[in-house]
Amino acid sequence: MGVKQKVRVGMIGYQFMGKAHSHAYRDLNFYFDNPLEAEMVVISGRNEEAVKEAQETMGWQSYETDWRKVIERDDIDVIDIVTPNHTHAEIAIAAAEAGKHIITEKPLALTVDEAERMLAAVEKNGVKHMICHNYRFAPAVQYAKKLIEDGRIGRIYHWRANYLQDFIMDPNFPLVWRLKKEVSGSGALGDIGAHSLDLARFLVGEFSELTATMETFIKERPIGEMTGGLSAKGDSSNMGEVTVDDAVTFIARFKNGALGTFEATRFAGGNRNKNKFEINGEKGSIRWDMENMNNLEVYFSGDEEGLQGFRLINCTEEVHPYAGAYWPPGHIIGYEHTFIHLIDEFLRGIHGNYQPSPNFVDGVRNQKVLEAVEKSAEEKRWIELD
Ligand code: SOE
Repeated sequence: MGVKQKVRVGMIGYQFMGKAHSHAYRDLNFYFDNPLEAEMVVISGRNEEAVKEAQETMGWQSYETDWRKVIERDDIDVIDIVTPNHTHAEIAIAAAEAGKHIITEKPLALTVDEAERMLAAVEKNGVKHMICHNYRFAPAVQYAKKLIEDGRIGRIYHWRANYLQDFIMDPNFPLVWRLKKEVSGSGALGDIGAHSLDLARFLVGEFSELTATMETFIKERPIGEMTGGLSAKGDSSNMGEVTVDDAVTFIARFKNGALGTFEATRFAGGNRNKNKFEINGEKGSIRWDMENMNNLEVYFSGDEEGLQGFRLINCTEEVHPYAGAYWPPGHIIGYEHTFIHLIDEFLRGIHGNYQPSPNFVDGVRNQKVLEAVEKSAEEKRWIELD
């Protein structure tokens, strides 16, 4: 592999997604022959004790407590944004103006207006940009894309997605940033529904119109904060109002004539991270479920009579995107690897001077769908997408 050219990364934020991205930078060149190697130069967070601990455990060279200082540094090429959603726009626009390439967590922003300003900033400054819809990068999802592009499923009739979680079902789960509209933009919709609609755009195509309904089952919770992963602590003597949705369902039409149904909820008891979809086309069907992420279920209507049915493909072979870089067939990979694949694509884009995807263009389109869902639920009517 030889000595690689370095790309110097500054990460803003350090919690759950900070860990996922840090791991990806560390492991990328162990598995993939990417022309670039990430140098983990600086990580930033406001809580000095916590960011120092993150710096040491995740392997960053230094830390800062003010993100602006990271952006001002000349020895940084990439800004990686893993902070709560309300900060994405300000950080990304400042980073673009400083000429840094940018990778940011989803959803891109709080509003379409913010998202469009972010896109304008990266385009004006000619930097590469990416949004972390990591599920696109599961080998089975990439293989589903290939089957669709090869025409194996034919015309798509149906997209059916559920993204089900249950981590906030306890009414005493605290009122953390993920449950405050001014910080997160929306609840289950933007946090997990955003992944489903991004997968739908990736695999089926663009939306044409939709109609939605949303609900907040628990309206007040103890004020609190995240403590890492999806854990939190709160103060039950101090209650505050939940200002985002706990659950959303919507139906949609795509521009190519397919119909879509979507459900995103954090109140589906027993479902920890069940991100799944099914596609039905004229020649076959495809099913995927993140909790068994290496598997793809595929049905071809052209199969011999008597042998028809869903076949279970373990997407761990050389022919399956990304899988060949790891282990022999059947030796599975996990959630963290989807981030490695995404970062692999990001660094290849920087090195090869092409725009990787999904990027801020996808971020803006996704944001328009998120906004349309909220508008439809509020106004109780169908909303057209441009
Ligand atoms: C919490 O719902 C969460 O961590 C999301 O924020 C991620 O985007 C999703 O991939 C897993 O669940």
